Amino acid sequence: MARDLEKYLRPEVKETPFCPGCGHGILMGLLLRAVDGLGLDMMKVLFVSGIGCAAWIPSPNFKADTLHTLHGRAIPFATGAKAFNPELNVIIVSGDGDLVSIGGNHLIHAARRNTDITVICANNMIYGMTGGQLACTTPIGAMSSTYPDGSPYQAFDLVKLVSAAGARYVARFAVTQPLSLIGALKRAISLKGFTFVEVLSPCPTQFGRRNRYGSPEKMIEMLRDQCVTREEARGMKPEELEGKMVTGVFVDGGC
Ligand SMILES: Cc1ncc(C[n+]2csc(CCOP(=O)(O)OP(=O)(O)O)c2C)c(N)n1
Ligand code: SF4
Repeated sequence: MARDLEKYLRPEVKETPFCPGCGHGILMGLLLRAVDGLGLDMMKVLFVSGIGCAAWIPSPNFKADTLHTLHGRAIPFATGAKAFNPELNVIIVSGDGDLVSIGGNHLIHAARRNTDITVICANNMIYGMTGGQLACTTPIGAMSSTYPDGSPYQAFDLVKLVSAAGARYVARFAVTQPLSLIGALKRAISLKGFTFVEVLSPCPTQFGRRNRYGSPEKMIEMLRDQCVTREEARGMKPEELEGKMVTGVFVDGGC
């Protein structure tokens, strides 16, 4: 972690909980960079997470109030905290398995109600913490411990799901797009209403190894090649877009 961001970390935290090459550690640094850029008063910020590797991003690392809640239930806890103290800036950081597989119902209803919270979903397309089981975000054909021959199911497109549910702000960037990602995080945190940022975050241990991505570095390179911006995607044919991840800001309702 960059020295100037250390002030946002609890002093008792000495080491990263993440495997080498995990995107969650990169996201952790970029989120703090966004917090720093906004000049947020950490005494007025509450970070909420569920269960999973991604849930360790804010807790116990961040020197702010952090709520580490039940699996899939970060959004209801956050909603309750915001209702109790509307002055709080409530930011949820958790995994795709946590927020969308088990907690998907809360996600769509919070977006529908325009609850004034920011949800940051670290999407590594697998259940990392528990051994690489299939998630609702695992791409068709990708291998997991529960579907070793490849997923037969269509994956959720999170930005479409949350946009359709009525979110005020929706963006998707990869950890390989640090400047755009920091910009999206800053915008999402500063807007009122339900804001959502999907972050493509590689899991070399459970997804990468199983799907023969080679080294963590190779996985980062592949992620970089896979991402195309919305502007680039507009000029591409459907067959050229196959296997690509379209990134950008999808909804910006302003306010
Ligand atoms: C009610 C309940 N069901 C299942 C689990 C086991 N469990 C813990 S973390 C996890 C998956 C987390 O995946 P994700 O949110 O994608 O985070 P990642 O570890 O990939 O970052 C599961 C199934 C649990 N803790 N509680
Ligand atoms: S298992 Fe995957 S998601 Fe969890 S820390 Fe390791 S690389 Fe990251």
